[in-house]
Amino acid sequence: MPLIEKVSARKILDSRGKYTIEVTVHSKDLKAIACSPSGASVGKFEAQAFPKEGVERSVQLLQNQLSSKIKGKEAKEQTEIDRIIWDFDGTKNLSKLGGNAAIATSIAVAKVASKDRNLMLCQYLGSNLNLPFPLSNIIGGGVHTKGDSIDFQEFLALPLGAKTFEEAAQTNVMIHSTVAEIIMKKYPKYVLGRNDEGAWAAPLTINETLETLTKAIEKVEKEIGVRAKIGIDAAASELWDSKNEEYVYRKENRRLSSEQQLEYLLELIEKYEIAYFEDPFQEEDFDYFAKLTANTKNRCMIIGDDLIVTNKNRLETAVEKNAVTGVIIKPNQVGTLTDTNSTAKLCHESKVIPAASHRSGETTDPALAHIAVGLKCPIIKIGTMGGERMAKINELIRMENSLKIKMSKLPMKK
Ligand code: 2PG
Ligand code: MG
Repeated sequence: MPLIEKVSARKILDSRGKYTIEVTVHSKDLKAIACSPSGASVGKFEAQAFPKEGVERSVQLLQNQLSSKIKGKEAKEQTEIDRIIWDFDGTKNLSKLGGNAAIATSIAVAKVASKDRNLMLCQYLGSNLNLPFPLSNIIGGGVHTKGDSIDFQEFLALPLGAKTFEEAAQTNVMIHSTVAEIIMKKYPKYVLGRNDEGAWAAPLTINETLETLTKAIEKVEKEIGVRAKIGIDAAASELWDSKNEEYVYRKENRRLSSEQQLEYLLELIEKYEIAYFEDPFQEEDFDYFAKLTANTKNRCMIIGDDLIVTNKNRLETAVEKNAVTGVIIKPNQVGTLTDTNSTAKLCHESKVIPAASHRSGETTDPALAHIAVGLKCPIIKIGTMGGERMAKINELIRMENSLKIKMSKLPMKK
């Protein structure tokens, strides 16, 4: 196994045009690069993406200080290297080094180790592999969309009837383009735009959005015979007014108490047969998550993103309280591959669904596709449009072709 000789880094641009970090881990004969994405709706309990001085500080710390501590380690010593990263940082949320620098280093180390063994990263990370279902953002609002955007952040499609990954990806692309046709037919004067994740940005209400998506899903099912269901990411922490303890629907001019929010979401889930609901309540409200989970058993997955932030301790609390049926796995929320892995492991032990996820500001690094497969996530949340999203989708198509692996099983009715 190769010994690491140095770690270098530079600042690069993400898909939103914001600076992020690219890290290269060098051994004698090999090197590997990893890049970190960045979020816009960032959870309060996530690792801090960059030190307060900015991305340049991460680059300096990595090259001038952390590199020499990792030098001489074998690339397969992932747990030890990740421990060194945490010890070097010394804070609880990686605010000294920056969570983005930490995760990019951690992933680049794993890439070197997998290259040395001539394995794809997914094969290095796990065995008995399956492919995840792509859950794709079709119509978007919230902080990912400029202007008078829809109050919920994401309206997604989950093609759970697809037999192959390629068919699933094709279904999502068709739903995306069918949505545009439906909107343009109904409102010929609109100019449609795409938001940070390539989802359509349109001046619709929540109900209009859900009607449009339902129609598109039905039309595509008629055309190619693949069943898809609707998912929503409310990103409810962005709606939460903590002073008045209400969810504020700015566009729709409504304010809901937590109890009213629960009733409203149950109505939506029923009416539109929603199969996946992420962050329905604000990031500290395990109890209301649990109420929704208890009321939607087997009908709709209730998923924690900002609630859990890929953090094992927060997942333990969620499991104790039966707060969720699934959890978002975003490696840069938690800072290292070892941490990401142990959260995914706890998901499997607790029968909680791990859903690997992109960030709204992405790079063309395909590593997330490998992490989703290697860590056995039956879902990958990834947009349908834009090179930074296609980098992951096409990598999964390559894995399907070259490794001849099958789709995961989803614990849901089709
Ligand atoms: C989310 C993500 C990705 P962001 O809330 O799930 O869609 O958004 O990366 O902005 O946190
Ligand atoms: Mg989310």
